[in-house]
Amino acid sequence: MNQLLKELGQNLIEGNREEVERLTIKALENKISPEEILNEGMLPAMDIVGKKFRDYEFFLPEVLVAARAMKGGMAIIQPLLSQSGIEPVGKVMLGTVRGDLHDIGKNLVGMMLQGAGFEVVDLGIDVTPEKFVEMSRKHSVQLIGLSALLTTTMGAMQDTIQAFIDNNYRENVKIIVGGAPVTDEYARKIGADGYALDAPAAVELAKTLIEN
Ligand code: B1M
Repeated sequence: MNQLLKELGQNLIEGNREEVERLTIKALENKISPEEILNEGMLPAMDIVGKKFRDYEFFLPEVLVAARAMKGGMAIIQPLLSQSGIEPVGKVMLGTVRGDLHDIGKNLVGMMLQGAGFEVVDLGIDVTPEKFVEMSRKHSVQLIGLSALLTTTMGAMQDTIQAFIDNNYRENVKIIVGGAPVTDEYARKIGADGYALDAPAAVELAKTLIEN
C-alpha cells in the first residue's frame, strides 16, 4: 500500500485529527485520488478501529477520537467525491426518539456509518414519529436508525414504526433500533428490521440490510 496512505490510516487509528487532515491534503497534492484515500487509507483504518472496539482493545474515547479524525479527513475529500460522482454506500437517517435527549451513542453510530461510506442525515434528539416520517420522505433515505437510552422512551420506537405504517411508508424504508435498554427481542416485538448492540454492529447491519 502507498506509504502515505498507510501513515494516514495509522494516524486515523490513533485519532490524530490534525495529522489525518494534513496527510489527506498531502495525498491529494501527490495526485492520489479521493477514492483511493477513502478506500485504501481511511476505511480499512476505521475497520481496524471497529474491530479493536469489539475486542475490548479500544474503548469509547479511542473510538470517538478516531471517528473525529476520520470526520476531519472526510470533510476534505467529501466535496471532491461528490464532484466525481461516487455514490455513497447508502443513505441513512438517524435520530434519538421522542422524549429522549441522549445522543452520544447515536453520534458514534453516525460517525461510524459515515466512516463506512454512508451518507448520514442526523435528525438529532427528541425526534417525534411524525418528523421521522416527514424527513424520510424529504430525504429519500433507505434506512432509519432509532436510538433510545431510557426505558421510558423505548415505546417511542414502536410509535415511530407505527407512524411509518399509518403513513403507508413502512415498505419504503428499513428501520433499525439500538441503545442501552433495547434488545434484539424488543426489536422483533415492535417490528423493526434489526437491532444493533453498538456502533460497529450498526454499520454491519446497515450494510446487510441495504444490500438486500
Ligand atoms: Co442519562 N440516563 N438521563 N443522561 N445517562 C442513563 C441512560 C441511565 C442508564 C443512568 C442511570 O440511571 N444509571 C438512566 C436511564 C435509566 C433507564 O431508563 N433505564 C438515565 C436517566 C434516568 C436520565 C434522566 C432521566 C436523569 C434525570 O433527569 N433524572 C435524564 C433524561 C433526559 C432525557 O433524555 N429526557 C438523563 C439525562 C442525561 C444527560 C443529559 C445528563 C446525559 C446525556 C448527554 C448526551 O447524550 N448528550 C446523560 C448521560 C450521559 C447518561 C449516561 C451516564 C451515559 C450515556 C452515554 O452516553 N453512554 C447513562 C448511563 C450509562 O449508560 N452508563 C445515562 C455512552 C454511549 C456511547 O453509549 O448511548 O449506550 P450508548 O450507545 C451505545 C449503544 O447503546 C449503542 O451504540 C453505542 C455504543 O457503540 N447505540 C446504538 C446507541 N444508539 C444506537 C442506535 C443504533 C444502534 C446502536 O441503531 C440505530
